[in-house]
Amino acid sequence: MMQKTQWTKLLVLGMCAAFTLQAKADRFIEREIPQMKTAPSIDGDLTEWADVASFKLVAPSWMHKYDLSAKVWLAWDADNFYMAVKVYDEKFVNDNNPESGLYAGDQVRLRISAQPEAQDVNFGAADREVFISPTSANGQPACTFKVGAEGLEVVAAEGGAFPWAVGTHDRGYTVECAIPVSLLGVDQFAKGSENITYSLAIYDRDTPDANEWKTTHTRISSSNVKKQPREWPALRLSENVLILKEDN
Ligand SMILES: [Ca+2]
Ligand SMILES: [Ca+2]
Repeated sequence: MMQKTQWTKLLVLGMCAAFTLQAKADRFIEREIPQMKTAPSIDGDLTEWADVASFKLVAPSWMHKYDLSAKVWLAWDADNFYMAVKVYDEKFVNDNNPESGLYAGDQVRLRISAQPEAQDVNFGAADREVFISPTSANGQPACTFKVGAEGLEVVAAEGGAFPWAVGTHDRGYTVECAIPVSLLGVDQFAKGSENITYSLAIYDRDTPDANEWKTTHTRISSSNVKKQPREWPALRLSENVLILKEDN
């Protein structure tokens, strides 16, 4: 007859298995993103995104439509994950030297994983982080990239680890980037509905006062930025190829 401790062990194992299944099943699939037939030009001009599905990010109390809000496009193909963002921000402030990180200033921050099953409580080897800011210490746009717990890498505007660009429009700036599959740590995007998880946040500050950040900065995000990597929402990669209409 099985001893009581063995039954307890079995019960605990069973509960762990159930919890694992539960955790996997609970991954929220936030949206489906299109597969691009033609790769976008990474130049900060978002014209080619006009017919692609987008979504908006706004502050919980939308008192400042033009300071801060954003329109976002996400897409993929066999080679890259693509992101384009039109940010409404009245004043660009980010005095950071990119080598020290672009934190606490105007920025678009994308956290992404192509290895959801390996994600953990803390940001780790399965996760990537991209910061793109419209300005930095030398007045130029800047981009940094982080792989898991490794150090920050400054991505050069031309010839860097991946292409990125910042442009401007009447009421703010644009961001465009293409992140190669290989930089996400996989050979190819896995099929299925939970192959990419992400968290996108856009931060706004409008004065360079060092004491201003904590009390007055504004943030908009695709999901709760405090969620653990293993809780980030998933993107379903549509297998349909998006063919945009030719201009007549
Ligand atoms: Ca473009
Ligand atoms: Ca700003």
